[in-house]
Amino acid sequence: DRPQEPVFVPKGDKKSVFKVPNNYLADRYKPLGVTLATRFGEDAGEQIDVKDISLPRLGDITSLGRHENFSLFIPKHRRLAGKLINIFLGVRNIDDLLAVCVYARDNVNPYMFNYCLSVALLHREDTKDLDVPSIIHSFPDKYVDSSVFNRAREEATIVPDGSRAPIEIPRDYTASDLEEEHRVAYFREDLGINLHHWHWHLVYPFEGAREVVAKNRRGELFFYMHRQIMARYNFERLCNQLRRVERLINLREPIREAYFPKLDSLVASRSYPARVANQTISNLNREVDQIQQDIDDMERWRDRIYAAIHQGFVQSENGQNVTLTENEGIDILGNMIESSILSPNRTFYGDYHNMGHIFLSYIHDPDHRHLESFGVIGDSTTAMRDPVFYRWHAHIDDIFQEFKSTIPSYPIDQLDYQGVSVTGIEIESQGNQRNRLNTFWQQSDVDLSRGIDFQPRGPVFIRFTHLQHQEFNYRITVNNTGGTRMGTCRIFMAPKFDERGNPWLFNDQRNMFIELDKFAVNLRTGQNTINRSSTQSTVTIPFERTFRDWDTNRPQGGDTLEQFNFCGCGWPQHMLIPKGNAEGFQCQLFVMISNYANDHIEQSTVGTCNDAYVFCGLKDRLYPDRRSMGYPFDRTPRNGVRTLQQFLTGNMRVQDVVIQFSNRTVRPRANN
Ligand code: CUO
Repeated sequence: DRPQEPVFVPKGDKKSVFKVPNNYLADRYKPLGVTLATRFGEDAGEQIDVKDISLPRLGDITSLGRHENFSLFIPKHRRLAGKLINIFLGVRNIDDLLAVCVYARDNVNPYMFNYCLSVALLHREDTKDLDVPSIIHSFPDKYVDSSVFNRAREEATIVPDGSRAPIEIPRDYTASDLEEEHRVAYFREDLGINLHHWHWHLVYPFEGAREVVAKNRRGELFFYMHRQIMARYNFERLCNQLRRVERLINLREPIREAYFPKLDSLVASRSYPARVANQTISNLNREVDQIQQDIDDMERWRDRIYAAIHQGFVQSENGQNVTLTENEGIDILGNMIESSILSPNRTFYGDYHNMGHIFLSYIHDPDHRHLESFGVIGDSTTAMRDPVFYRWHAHIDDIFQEFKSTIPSYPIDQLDYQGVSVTGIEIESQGNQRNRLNTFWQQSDVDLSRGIDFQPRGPVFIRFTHLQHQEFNYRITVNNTGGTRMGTCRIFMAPKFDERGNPWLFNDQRNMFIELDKFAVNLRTGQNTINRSSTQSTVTIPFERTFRDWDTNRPQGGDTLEQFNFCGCGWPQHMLIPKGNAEGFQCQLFVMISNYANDHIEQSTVGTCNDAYVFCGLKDRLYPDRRSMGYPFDRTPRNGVRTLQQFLTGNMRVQDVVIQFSNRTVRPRANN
């Protein structure tokens, strides 16, 4: 077993150890109790007594081995995780929780433990002051090239703390340029993007106690967050002269895209399986995971989902018809297609999206004859690395689009804000032409020492290279002929031309718009100027939050510990702007000021993490924008609208902008 750090580390330089009642130890450690305490306790600053409680029965939770991989998509794993979460949520107080955690940590699968504890800390009233390490620090093996770990150990063993050099991960390590799809690997394999996706699914689990799952508009947010991932990926593809992603609609067709992840699970001591080109999924029969599922089942679920969309209602478990209304229909469908326990009828509509992940992740070993585990797409921690993730989600998104095309278009009065007109938009950044965004490569360092075991301890950094853009400001001028009032400023951007260089039909372009920011504005009578920095975006979280080290870089200022997990959710700031290209990629920036009175939700947002609510919502609050997510681009346009220009009402405006990529690499910033 790799001895990890204790679960909670109090402030201060010195680490703490737990003094654990002997009966907590796994059988083979019991005779070693005292010795273990000395071994790990030598340089401890503090000993924490763990209360001797009557231990919960873990039952079949331990049937998932300590050295197996764990994925929420696998029904058996989520069932076990649900049980463990309930144990963590059910204990009466912090002391008991700590005791149960210490006991469970040594007995259950480490990935499952980390996940369940994170969910419990997020949802228990009395754990608001506790903090869990970001998953990149506990399980770096899920995020970085496996070859790093031996090099890190070597560095750590030979070089003393203080003079260790960061270990560089090359930008191109999973494939070469012979593989076209590799052009967008910088997006798929981005640490921040993958961490965001993991955090999102942590905050919005699809199974578990009802009070944990039933968050406001979670089904709709599942749709919208993934919809935006698709829009962003397609945007990057166009920047790199690739076509938009092709939907995976025929499940029986060979899958062209190959993927070799080059990740090793340190816990499972196994490499993540790869997929060669042109593999085809098969019926699944894996006793070990308690999965027996046919492609036929998937096809039946899919047909029933489409039928429900076209009928305009779904059939609930007790045989009632539930109408898919204009505004709430999408939320029901989100839960039904994903699916979550909020699905109106899991027996009939199945578990379509989740099961798709599973079929794809077992393409190499559908009946477990080779004793292989799932591929990267089988776990939300790693899924976004694989090109097939986007093919699957393009299909899932298309089902949602099918629904959106059945509901009425927005009439002009649901778009316009009488008397408010956007008169100008400008993008400004230091030393640059107006309306020009600059992108480049940036290197950053992350400490891995939490997640790997070596002596002597101390930080070991990896240095990775990611996309970055120069900070910029929006300067938006708005004319208001009415009295003082408020508006919601909505900023989106899309490529100006399609992959053949032709202007878009609006109905296609609207799906390419990526959301950049959304915020409330006060409007005086007459001319108003709105100045807004790119770093204020409510889509993103700052770099430091994405990669924050757990105890060397504790949250500061208004950012309290309780919000760590929730606040870890958010698109990474460094990926706000797509790469563009060296020639200058032409885009259209769209700004709309909608009527705040129709958008706004009356609620207090004090004390919540509200800087990335667009994809992640607000903790314990309603989603703060009353409009359908994706508004005003979520519905097909009204009759006669064929171009973006024709779609615009007075409160909207479009500005041409260019994204200029320069192929230079900026060294790590000082705070690392
Ligand atoms: Cu996020 Cu398919 O839902 O990965």
